[in-house]
Amino acid sequence: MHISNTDELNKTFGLGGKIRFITENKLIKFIATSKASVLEGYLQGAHITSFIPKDSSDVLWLSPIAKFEHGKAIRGGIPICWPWFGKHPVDTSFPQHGFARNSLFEVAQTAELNNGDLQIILSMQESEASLKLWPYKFKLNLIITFGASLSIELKTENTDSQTFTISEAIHSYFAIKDISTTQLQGLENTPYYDQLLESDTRQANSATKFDQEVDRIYRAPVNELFILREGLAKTRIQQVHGNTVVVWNPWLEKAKSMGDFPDNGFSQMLCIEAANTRYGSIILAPGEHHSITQIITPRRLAELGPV
Ligand code: TA6
Repeated sequence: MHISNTDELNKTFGLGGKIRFITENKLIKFIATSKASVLEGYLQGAHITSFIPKDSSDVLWLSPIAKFEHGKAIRGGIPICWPWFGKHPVDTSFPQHGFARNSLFEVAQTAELNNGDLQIILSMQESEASLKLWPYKFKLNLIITFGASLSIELKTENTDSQTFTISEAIHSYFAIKDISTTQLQGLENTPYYDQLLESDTRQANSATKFDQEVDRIYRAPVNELFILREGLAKTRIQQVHGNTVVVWNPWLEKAKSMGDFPDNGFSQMLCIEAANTRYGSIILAPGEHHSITQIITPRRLAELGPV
């Protein structure tokens, strides 16, 4: 059911005001208030832009000069990379990271769960525009479940008569205080492809530290990551059915080259992405489906003490 009128959306999916749909920056935005947090996002790209636990600060980083335009990915928050991650495998003139983050999703369902968490399911399927880029029929659902933590499930269904292959990422931008005192724990000794050096290497037996541009595809099918600030575990990040973790910080020169990214913004953000990249793309036969999920648990409720 494609409703683009915010009054209709509020009547049909507003859960008695717990979720409000408004028009902001000429896009349809949702503001959802659970007992433990507030989540914001846009139907454009099914793009979550803010997740603020009660009495805390935003877990996600959103560029203060992000552009909000139909058909253009918003810089920051949680862009969805699908049905390919990175450059198109054949035609590099196609949009980087696929077309889902540039596409309009519709609200399929909203619900308040027994534990007080809220759930929003946003959905898209093939269109004339998508078929020009990727000749398959599909259904793509983003299942957002949040309260004290935030779970983002990206579910692909093959509704075509042909088998297709996807790569994908839940491309989360995390807000941090200072990249120079931030560490990422959980990828020790893990092999990774360095996108900058275009070579395979391996993480040392220590937490990942940041003092320059980083763009790495870690082969880490099972992991539990912690963002550490001055040794204190701040946020736990888990993933399900993602065989790689992408870690990216553009640093200063790359930040300067992006018109929607402030030059010094790199010091307050870190991308940690649940992904299935070329190191294990997903093949779906007609009728099959697959989900990749990222679960973000801020410190307060993860009982994460000093590490
Ligand atoms: O996830 C890392 C990455 O692939 C980097 O190479 C960089 O391109 C980043 O994604 C952002 O891509 P975007 O197309 O959003 O500017």
